[in-house]
Amino acid sequence: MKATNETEKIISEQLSALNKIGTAENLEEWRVNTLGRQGVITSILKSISSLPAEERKAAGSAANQGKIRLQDAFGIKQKQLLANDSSNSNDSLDISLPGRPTTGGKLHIITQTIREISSVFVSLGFQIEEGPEVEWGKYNFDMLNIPQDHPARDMWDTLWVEKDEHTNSEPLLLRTHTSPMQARIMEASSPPIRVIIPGKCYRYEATDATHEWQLTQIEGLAVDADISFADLKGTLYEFAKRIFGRDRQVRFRCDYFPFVEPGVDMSIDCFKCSGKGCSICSHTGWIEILGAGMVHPNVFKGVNYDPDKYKGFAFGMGVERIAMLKYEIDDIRNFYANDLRFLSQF
Ligand code: FA5
Repeated sequence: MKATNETEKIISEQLSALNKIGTAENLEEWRVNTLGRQGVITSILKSISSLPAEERKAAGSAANQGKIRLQDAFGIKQKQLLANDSSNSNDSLDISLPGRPTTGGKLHIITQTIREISSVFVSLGFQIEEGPEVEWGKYNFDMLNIPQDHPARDMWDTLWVEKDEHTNSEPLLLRTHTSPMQARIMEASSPPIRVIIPGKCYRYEATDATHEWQLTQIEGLAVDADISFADLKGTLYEFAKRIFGRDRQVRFRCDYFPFVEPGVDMSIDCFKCSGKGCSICSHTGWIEILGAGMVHPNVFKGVNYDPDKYKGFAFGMGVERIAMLKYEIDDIRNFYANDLRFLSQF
């Protein structure tokens, strides 16, 4: 019993010494002397083996419980000292120090380009509309003069949405271009129409430097009583000159799209080789940015417009291709690789 009383006396002496401590250095010194490997608790535990057998159990239990009380008290004291320390450091806050710089977010380069192109068309009198990315085959193909089993469907490799067996609905797909919005807009309104439709499109296509499976297009549609091919060319020339500058070369060529007649594509001279031919422009010197043409009479008939009364032009441009040409980016895959070293440049 003598040893147990002695242990309790030592524990309460250590506790009262701990209570008086006011600095982190003194606390560490106390910890080493009390709980450390050479400390008082260790020597009490070591001395138990030399006690008479009948005293050992009680002495061991008193030493272990005392150790736990000292460890708990040490933890509380440590927290108190830390709290005092941080409230003191607030007093010494130096408000004249320069702030830490924060990195602001910014719009993705493709969003910036959509806005830039849109503002050109808005200034030419066009309105902006949006449409669904998951589309019915009816709008993506049929209403655009591309009936079932028409070979022109192969022009756009399509990603189909899995059919819901319960609803037995028409097949859905991820729109391959923004052109379905031509039919949707004409169905819902009457001429005059001047509208652009920016949005994402999807194609089941292998990627390379100028092709992505997810791309952004801006569709354009103008319908009125007296619209001609000259209006189409004038509008697209003006767009190209304002986006790329007056010195860039623009080329129109005949092209086939089932929903326009005649159809054209428009290209800009390659930024990399200035038209001489390189791997980016497939050695042609030109990079195609859009397809366009005069709205086909069959498309007008599908939306109950009289093709003898109304004429119209339409175009669909690739926004990534335009950003590539404008900012001299040599691989389209950079846009969606989420590499901040690339994205933060714009
Ligand atoms: C079309 O998508 C037509 N809907 C365009 C159109 C609209 C023609 C209205 C006539 C009237 P095309 O598949 O050629 O056409 O694509 C149009 C533009 O989208 C291309 O000129 C190109 O700039 C861009 N584009 C096409 N495929 C890709 C792709 N895989 N990756 C990136 N851009 C693409």
